[in-house]
Amino acid sequence: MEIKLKSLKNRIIKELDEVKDAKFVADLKTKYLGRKGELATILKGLKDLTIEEKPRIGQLANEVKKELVVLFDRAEKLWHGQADEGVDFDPTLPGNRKDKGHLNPSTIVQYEIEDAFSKMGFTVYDGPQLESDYYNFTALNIPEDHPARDTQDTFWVEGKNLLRTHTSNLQIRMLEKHGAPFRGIFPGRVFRYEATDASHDHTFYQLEGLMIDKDINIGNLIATMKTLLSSVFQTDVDVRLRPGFFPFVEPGFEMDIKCLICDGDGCSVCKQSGWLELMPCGMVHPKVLEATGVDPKEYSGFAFGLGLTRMTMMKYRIDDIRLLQSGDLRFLNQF
Ligand code: FA5
Repeated sequence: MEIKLKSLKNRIIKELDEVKDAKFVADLKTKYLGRKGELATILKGLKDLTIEEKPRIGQLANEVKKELVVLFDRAEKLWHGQADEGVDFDPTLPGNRKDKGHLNPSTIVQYEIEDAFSKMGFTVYDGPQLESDYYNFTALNIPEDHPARDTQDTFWVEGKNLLRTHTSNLQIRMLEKHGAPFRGIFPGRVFRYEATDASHDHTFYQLEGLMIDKDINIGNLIATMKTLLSSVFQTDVDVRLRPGFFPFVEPGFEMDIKCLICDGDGCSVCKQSGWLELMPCGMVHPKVLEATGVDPKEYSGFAFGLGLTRMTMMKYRIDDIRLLQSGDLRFLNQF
């Protein structure tokens, strides 16, 4: 009897392993644990045991029964949900997309720009947001104590590291890694330790562009920026180019966009000026090329640092930058 009980248990374990649906489990349960099942038949033999055997085999029979009940419970739970799904799921019903969410408007604009630049042979790269002083400043021709550091209020962390203040850190990393010629864009999150207002956030997105090759000039830079603007706005927008200072470009420019929130009349976003700083740019400084091992006599190139979050504000006429990262569904569901 002892052998019969143990072999029954092993057989059931093996068969439960091969189960494919809830019905299979139910059939097995009836076959083995049912009133007229195999276990009941074996247990009927208890009465024929000797007085000495009865307590030991009786205890074993109880234990085996308990174990089998647990095994079947587990199998029933496992297969129950799947059987239900099979019954409830109707593949002919239309999908319910309501709760699936969607891209943040900044991401939509980012993807549009990525598409436009991919067509021009640019590759999209990502890079670290926790950065060293070297890549964020020093290699970009902004040594320690240079006043240009003060224009980018910085979140410092331990060991001369920082949360990158701009995506220009990747100019250095990419040229170090890939050398020249090079065409790439680097969208990503950047951080500034500054008070927020309608057009400034402490955490926002930039999209950097870098092109290095032989005989690249300002004409190439302007043509590329025009492509960028038309890919996002699909229509003419007023921009102005003026001199701008960034130690890692020479000459450097500021590209401003006429504020689309107030149509240039003046509002809190453009600080009543009618214009918004959008996309600084310039020809890459020879010192940056040298720092990355690229020969400035052979190669030249341009770089730009688009304020991606501000571009998104302009495209969708959003009058407060802080809404974009607020997580407020009343705002986000409009896109
Ligand atoms: C830079 O960050 C330079 N790295 C850009 C650059 C790249 C220049 C390559 C030359 C060549 P700036 O600090 O101005 O520059 O920031 C670039 C853009 O980011 C601004 O024009 C603006 O559109 C956006 N920006 C800057 N600060 C904020 C902020 N606090 N919140 C939202 N957008 C901001």
